[in-house]
Amino acid sequence: MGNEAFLQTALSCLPTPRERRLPSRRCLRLTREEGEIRREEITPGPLKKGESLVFDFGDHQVGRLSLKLGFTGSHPDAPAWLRLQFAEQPSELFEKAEDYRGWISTGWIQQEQLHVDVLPCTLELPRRYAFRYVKLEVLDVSSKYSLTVEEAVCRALSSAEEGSLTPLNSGDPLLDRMDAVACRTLHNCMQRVFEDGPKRDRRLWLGDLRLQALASYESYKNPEMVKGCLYLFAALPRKDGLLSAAIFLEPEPEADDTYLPDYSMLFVPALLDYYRFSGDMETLRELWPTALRQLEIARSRLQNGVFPDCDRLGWCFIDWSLELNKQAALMGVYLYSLKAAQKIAELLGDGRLLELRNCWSAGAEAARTQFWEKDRACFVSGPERQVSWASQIWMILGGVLPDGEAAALLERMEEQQALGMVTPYLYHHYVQALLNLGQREKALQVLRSYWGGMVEAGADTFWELYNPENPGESPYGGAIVNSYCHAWSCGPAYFLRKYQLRQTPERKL
Ligand code: RAM
Repeated sequence: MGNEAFLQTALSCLPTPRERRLPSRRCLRLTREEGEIRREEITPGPLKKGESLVFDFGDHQVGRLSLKLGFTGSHPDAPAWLRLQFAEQPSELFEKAEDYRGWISTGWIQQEQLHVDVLPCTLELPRRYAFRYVKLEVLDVSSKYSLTVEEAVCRALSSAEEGSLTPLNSGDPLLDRMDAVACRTLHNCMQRVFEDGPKRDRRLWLGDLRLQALASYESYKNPEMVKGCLYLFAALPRKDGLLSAAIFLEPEPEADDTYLPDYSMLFVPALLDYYRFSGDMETLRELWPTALRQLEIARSRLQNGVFPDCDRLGWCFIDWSLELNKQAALMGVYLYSLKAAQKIAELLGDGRLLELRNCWSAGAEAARTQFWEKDRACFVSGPERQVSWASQIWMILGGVLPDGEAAALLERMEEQQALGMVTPYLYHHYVQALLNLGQREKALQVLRSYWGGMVEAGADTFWELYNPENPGESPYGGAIVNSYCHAWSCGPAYFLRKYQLRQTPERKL
């Protein structure tokens, strides 16, 4: 049951990515010794069987590859058999697809094997890839000729308006670099919709969209594209009005049959943020029933005032930690979304404002009674009474504690044995909680150490997952399918610009 008018509005707002032609900057030989990857610049020569080279496009790109191929020696008397590997990070070139034993499709691994029958030629690869490096390996030619590569070109795609971006110029090289990497991440995820990651899953996810939209308001400023994405979700609800967690665009727009209770509720703050940036009252009014419906459905699932333990609710996201109990955090998302709903009701003069206030008060009270543990002085979640950062962060964002207590709780957490955060998605909410509490210096410190850690590790774009304690971590059973340009990590562009976070000269953070 789709809403055709909403779908038409959505499609009319979505951009067509523009193409830019970028030749490879240089050729490299990459080697790995004791885990360290070494790069050596080389001048490409004719390639024989078993030889390879790596094209470096200088920065992370999303686009199609063309190779101008030729030969030396006799007329080719056998096809050139090639393997191409596309990598966002050099480490991907040292992993073998055959070794991946995880639970998501190996179809995401960006590699091809192909035969070229006629040389010279221009080889145009039909698929769009996300990469900075491309390794070309000659699996075979013949003893009578060698392969030459005269040109490697990326036809790069993005719908981000380059000219609309002003540099941060904070005066601090690390902050400037973090902002530039964050903007590049967003830039390359801005295709027809805000994709989660151009390598994987290449699709619009609701939770990711909200954070991308925030960063885009401060950087590329394209509210029309956000509007299109919000309408896409609203156009394709489940029968009962619940929004899907993700939307496929092709061959026809269709909702994914994955439903994440936290994501569907976050449609409400996403709509409010959009209104705040654009002032578009018509969209606010038109999408408000969809937003409100997410909270009605959530409310109907409450038992004893709170959500049952998440297993009974189906998958709920919050973070990519496989050990995380999400019951308390989900309650925080509900309360946070209820607060946004109250703001919208105020703006629209909706008579249900009082009811929304009452729902929030009852929910906050139930959360305090059922999740606050006096002895440990923090929130716990699930039957195992798990202590995690996720629970504290979302309870604070939900407004369950007065500011002073919330700030003290976050400080105490640093001393506690608590389940940590693994994605920039949850870290984003941590930084937001700190900023809501006026903890600007601490927020900057977290940005520096977490996102700065990725910069130090050589990130051109920010990653889907980064656990400083376990750099090779993957929720998918193998880092080869991890995405290294993941838009939910573009938070620094939002925080540094919106809150004007800068180093205070007298204090090194
Ligand atoms: C991952 C996606 C996306 C996220 C979902 C829940 O598979 O890459 O970023 O929103 O999980």
